[in-house]
Amino acid sequence: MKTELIKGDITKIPADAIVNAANSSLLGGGGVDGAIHRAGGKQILEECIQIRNRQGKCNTGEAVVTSAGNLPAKYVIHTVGPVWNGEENKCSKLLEDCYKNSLQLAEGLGVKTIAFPNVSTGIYKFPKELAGKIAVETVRNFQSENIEKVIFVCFDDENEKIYKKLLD
Ligand code: AR6
Repeated sequence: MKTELIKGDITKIPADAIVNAANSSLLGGGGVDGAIHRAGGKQILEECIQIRNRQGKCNTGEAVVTSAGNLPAKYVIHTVGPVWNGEENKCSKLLEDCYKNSLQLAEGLGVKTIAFPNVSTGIYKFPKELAGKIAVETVRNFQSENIEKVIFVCFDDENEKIYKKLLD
C-alpha cells in the first residue's frame, strides 16, 4: 500500500472510503465527526441510527460503515478512538485497533483508497506524536489485497509536521 499525506479537510477527499473519528453513540459530535455529518447530509446519520438499533453502541477501537451521503467518498467508516487517560499501553492498543478494524472493513468492501484523520488527537487528547507513530506503523503492517493507497489527512500544522517526519 502506498501512503500519502494531505493537509486539509477530509470531507473534500475523493477516496473510496474516508474514516470518521466518531464517538460510541454514533450520533455525531464536534471536530471531524461534526464536519463529516454536516457535509455528508442526513443520510449518514440515518444509517448510523440503523446500526445502533441493530447492534447498540460502537465500542472503542471498533469500526462500522455507512454510505457517504453527499460526500465525494463512497463510504464513511466510523471508528471510535480512545479518550487519552494517561494509560499508554491500553490507549495505544485501542488506537491500533481503530486503524486495523477500519482497514479490515475497507478491505472487505473492496476499497482501493482510504483516507484517515488523526483519530483521537483532537477532543480525545491523545498525544499527537504517539498517535501518529501508531497510525503509520499499523498501516505499514497491514497486509492488503485490495487497498492501494492510504491517505493521512492532517488538519492542524502540528500533525502535518509529525506525519511528514514519519512518512519520510
Ligand atoms: N478534516 C480532517 N481532520 C479534521 C477535521 C476535518 N474536517 N476537523 C478536525 N480534524 P477530533 P477525536 C482533526 O476532535 O479527538 C467528536 O465530538 C483534528 O485536528 O475530531 O477522535 C466525536 O463525536 C484532529 O487532529 O476527534 C467524539 O466525541 C483530528 O481530526 C470526539 O470528537 C481528530 O480530532 C472524538 O475526538
